Amino acid sequence: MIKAFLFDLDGVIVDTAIYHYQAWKQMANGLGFDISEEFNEQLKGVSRMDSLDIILTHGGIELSQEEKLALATQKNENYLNLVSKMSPEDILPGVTDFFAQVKKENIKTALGSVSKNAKLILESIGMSDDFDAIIDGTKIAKGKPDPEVFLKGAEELVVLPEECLVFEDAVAGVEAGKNGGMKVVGIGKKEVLTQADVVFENLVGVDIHELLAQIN
Ligand code: B16
Ligand code: MG
Repeated sequence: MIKAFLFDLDGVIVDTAIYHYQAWKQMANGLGFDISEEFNEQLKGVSRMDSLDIILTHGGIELSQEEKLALATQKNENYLNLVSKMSPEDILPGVTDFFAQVKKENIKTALGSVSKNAKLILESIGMSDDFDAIIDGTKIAKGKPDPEVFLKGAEELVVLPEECLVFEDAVAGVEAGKNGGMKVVGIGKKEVLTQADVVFENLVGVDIHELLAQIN
């Protein structure tokens, strides 16, 4: 029986993926190459330093650890500048209604994001109090598709992995849920999130009772 919902942040609750993309693109352009939106798909749910490695490999650039840290810091500053203007208006469609249902049904909730900026973003959109547990990039050693972020969420909520339903928009994130032995709701395109148990374009009109009947 499903007792808890574990939510990814970027792409499920709020659309910060576009800002990550813009900040990485700016960095790549500064190094003399470009990254496409299609290329950006593989960075979703992947940690900051792992994303940087993927981008540098794509650009055929080798750098020292020190240079990489400087680039990652600069990218994060640009990213924070872009997200600093976020407000509750940036919450993705359907999320607020869905959380009202979650509360009514007494389902436990955790955030499972590899972002080190997750708490700051939750504060900006006024959703810090909507989660019983918050697992973010400061609490984990391995990024998605490793299941660590979701397993820690289950642990903090004192539920078993098989009692959790993960909500994810990234290929790596869907894999992370599956690797943790959990059922996964994909948010996005069916053709992309092929491993998810069920896929919705977004949370608009998603009914918890119907969803749970579909999952079980
Ligand atoms: P930061 P999620 C992930 O968040 C993003 O999808 C990914 O693009 C980003 O690189 C990663 O967080 C790290 O973020 O640089 O803010 O620590 O999808 O797991 O909520
Ligand atoms: Mg995401």
